[in-house]
Amino acid sequence: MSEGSHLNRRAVMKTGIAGLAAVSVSGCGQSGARPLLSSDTHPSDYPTVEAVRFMGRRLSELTDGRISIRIYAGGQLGSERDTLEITTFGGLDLNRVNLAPLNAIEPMTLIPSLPFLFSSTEHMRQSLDGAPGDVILKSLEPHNLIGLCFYDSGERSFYNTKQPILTPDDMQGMKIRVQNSDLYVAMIRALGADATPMPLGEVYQSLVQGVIDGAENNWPSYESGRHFEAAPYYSLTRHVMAPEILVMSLSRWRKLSDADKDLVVQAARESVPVMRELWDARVAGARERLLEAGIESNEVNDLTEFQTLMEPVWERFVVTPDQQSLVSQIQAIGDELGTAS
Ligand code: GTR
Repeated sequence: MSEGSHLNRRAVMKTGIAGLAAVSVSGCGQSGARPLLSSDTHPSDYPTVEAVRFMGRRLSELTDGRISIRIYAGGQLGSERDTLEITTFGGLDLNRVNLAPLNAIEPMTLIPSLPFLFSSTEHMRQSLDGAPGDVILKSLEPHNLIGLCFYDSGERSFYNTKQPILTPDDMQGMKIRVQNSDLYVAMIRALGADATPMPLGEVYQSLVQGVIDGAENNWPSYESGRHFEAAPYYSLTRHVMAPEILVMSLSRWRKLSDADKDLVVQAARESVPVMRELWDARVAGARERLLEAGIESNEVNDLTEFQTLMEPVWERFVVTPDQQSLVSQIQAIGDELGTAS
């Protein structure tokens, strides 16, 4: 397995990265088949990239080198929305994205993105490891994607250039960057702020230039994008715990034998606990480094007002019986965990 070098983005949009790779890739697997090409918006040392790297190693082992993975990290192939589009038409084999850019493609992916749905990391993990997770992974096939596994993305909280946020009042009129998802736009508007959708790669510059006042993300992304340098107020609203997802293009999937499909799924599943361990360490490390660097983090002791304002957002986005059933299943898992503890 090898890392991808820099590629011309326009060329990628035109032919698909698989098309480019077919002519340019050297160092193929033993059989001469080209590696699976995978995209990630995060830098090479981020836990999502490390997890797919682990998966690639495992897959090579399991297939005696016939199938490997080549990763293009650091958003070099474009935004999550653009690379997802390329993946759906088969121009890219694998893509590790957040659920947000899938919200517009498949309504079931909205559910784990709902604000304040999960009450703990354990609740989120059990839901995604169980039946609700399977339903979401399977819901992608009609959109030419195979959902392979979920990775953790922790808790998203707000950060901004101006002041600590303790109540929604503190956010009135602030320009907050969101991912490309109507759910996130609605969430910000319901809180009284202004939503500005933009790709992750543009956030740092926009904060520095004052195009936006803030954004929302987990500790590791707040650190790795250097957003903290411009926006030092990190307020722990923990409003969303939407996971990351690894998807494969349906067209590439269909070219695999049944036995190889099983091995791809096996390697993906095996990468989940590896990712979780790396993730937990990364969250703790990022938090410590950021506090040392002098950012100002504050707890939000009373989230009731934030939660009340999210009720119409839930009503707007949870509409079909299938979505409602998924919400109930996830809530039941939370109730069970609550009674057990
Ligand atoms: C990160 C996530 C990325 C991307 C990013 C963003 O937490 O890992 O996939 O969704 O947030 O805000 O764009």
